[in-house]
Amino acid sequence: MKSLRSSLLIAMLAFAIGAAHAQTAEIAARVINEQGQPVADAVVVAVPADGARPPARAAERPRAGVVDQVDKEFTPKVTAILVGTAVTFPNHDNVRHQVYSFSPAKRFELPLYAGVPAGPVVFDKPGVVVLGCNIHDWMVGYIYVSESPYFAKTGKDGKAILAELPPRAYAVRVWHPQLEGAEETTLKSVDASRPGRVDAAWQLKLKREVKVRRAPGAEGRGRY
Ligand SMILES: [Cu+2]
Repeated sequence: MKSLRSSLLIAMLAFAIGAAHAQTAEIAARVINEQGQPVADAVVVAVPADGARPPARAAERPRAGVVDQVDKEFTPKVTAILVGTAVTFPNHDNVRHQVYSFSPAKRFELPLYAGVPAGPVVFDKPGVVVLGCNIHDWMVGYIYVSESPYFAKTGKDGKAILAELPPRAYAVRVWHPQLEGAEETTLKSVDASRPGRVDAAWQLKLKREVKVRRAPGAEGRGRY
């Protein structure tokens, strides 16, 4: 009797989970450049068009992020987080780094450190935060701080999935470090008001990436 009850409970639970899943929408975003090649590291952000606040569950995205320093580069180069997220900057190199940002969304400077710095940095304002290192001029990284919990970053295939969206219409925009022009110019309304997947595509005009040359000897294990 007990096993019957528990299997009934499991069946009901499975149905409830299935129903909840079926009620969500998904935006499958694809980003290409002017040459039609996939664009990696683009951040796709969806904001409910009616201004509805996301349900509490969506706002429960992990509030911890990590930007590593490996071989004197920020890894990943682009990190997308929800506003309010605390980010740590572990250093995996055998040299010290001094991470800073002058961006209005978050000005900070970590002391010169090796390993993991004392405290994480909380990104409390939406916007783009450009990271630099005082020791290594070529090190550049980006933290995109999203005001909406619905965001994703494109992979090498230029694709990103914004999953488990409450079905509704969204204003969707795309940001990329080399984006030519303002982020707002990429704005698109995407009707995801019915459960299931909706495709959306962007063709971005990108600026050429300006790279600071690595210091001589920096490719090896020089003590810079
Ligand atoms: Cu450095």
